[in-house]
Amino acid sequence: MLSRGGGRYRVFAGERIVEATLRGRMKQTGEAHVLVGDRVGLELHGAEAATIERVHQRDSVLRRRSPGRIRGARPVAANVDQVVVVGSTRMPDWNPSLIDRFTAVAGANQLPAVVVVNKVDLDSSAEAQGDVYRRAGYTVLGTSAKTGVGLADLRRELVGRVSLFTGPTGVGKSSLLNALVPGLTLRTREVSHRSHAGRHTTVSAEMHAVGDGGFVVDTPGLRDIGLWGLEPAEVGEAFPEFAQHRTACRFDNCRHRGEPDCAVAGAVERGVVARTRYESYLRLLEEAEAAARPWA
Ligand SMILES: Nc1nc2c(ncn2[C@@H]2O[C@H](COP(=O)(O)OP(=O)(O)O)[C@@H](O)[C@H]2O)c(=O)[nH]1
Ligand SMILES: [Mg+2]
Ligand SMILES: [Zn+2]
Repeated sequence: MLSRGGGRYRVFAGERIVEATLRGRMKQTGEAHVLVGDRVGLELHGAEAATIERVHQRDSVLRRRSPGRIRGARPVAANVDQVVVVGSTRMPDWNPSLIDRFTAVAGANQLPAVVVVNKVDLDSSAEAQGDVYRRAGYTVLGTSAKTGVGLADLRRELVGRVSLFTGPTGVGKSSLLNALVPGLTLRTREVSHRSHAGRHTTVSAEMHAVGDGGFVVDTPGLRDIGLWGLEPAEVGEAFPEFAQHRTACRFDNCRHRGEPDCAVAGAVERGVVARTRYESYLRLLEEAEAAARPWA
């Protein structure tokens, strides 16, 4: 299912996109929640009408924190295979702590991440911002939605998979998707939508076919996605470059924050693990610890 609105569901049916409604029985049994990315059983009624008969089993569900609630989480998309984390060289400047938050979201959901350094046309030297992520084990691409640099490489990463695009506002996610998906005209340069409470208002995800069996999911304002349920002990697992060191820590339950003989901290000292990544880890660890004590 690609997107929904007003009780109508746009479903990718190979050759074409079908507008479907939910079968009445599904509404009653509480299965009414069909997610973007769901594989569904469709019954076609002539050329125009179709109904969604059932939702096939999901491989995964990405959730975001519900506004105003700490524990609640709202499903955003099903069956996502990888996360594409987009940042930009300039306007806005590359922001390591935000990028690390998004890559950790991917890791926390057991999904691989591709890191995209967009707007290389504005500052080609800033493409080096990606080196930290390359060393950490991520696939990293430099792109320009404006000049087309790197778009062929990015398209190759999308073949045969469902990729969720995320990253800070204004870095060019919608522009990249418009450049990648023929006929797509997502609005660009959007200001972030915030309610007076200062939270993101609900904006639903949308999926688009990019050809070669690839799909992209555009989800504005997903900062909170996926990290809400992370146990403090799991934060380190969202940093893939810690993996080879973690096992050498003296304590099995080491949180890599001042414990004796911590191999992760040692790797940071030797410059094997980037200090910015380690600092991001410590920040996310603190957040996870705070969330684990809602009474505090
Ligand atoms: N110079 C340059 N500008 C870009 C590029 N990609 C996007 N932009 C501009 O950056 C602004 C924000 O882009 P948008 O796609 O809306 O970002 P989003 O918030 O991440 O979806 C727009 O004014 C785009 O025209 C790029 O590769 N190079
Ligand atoms: Mg956008
Ligand atoms: Zn440690």
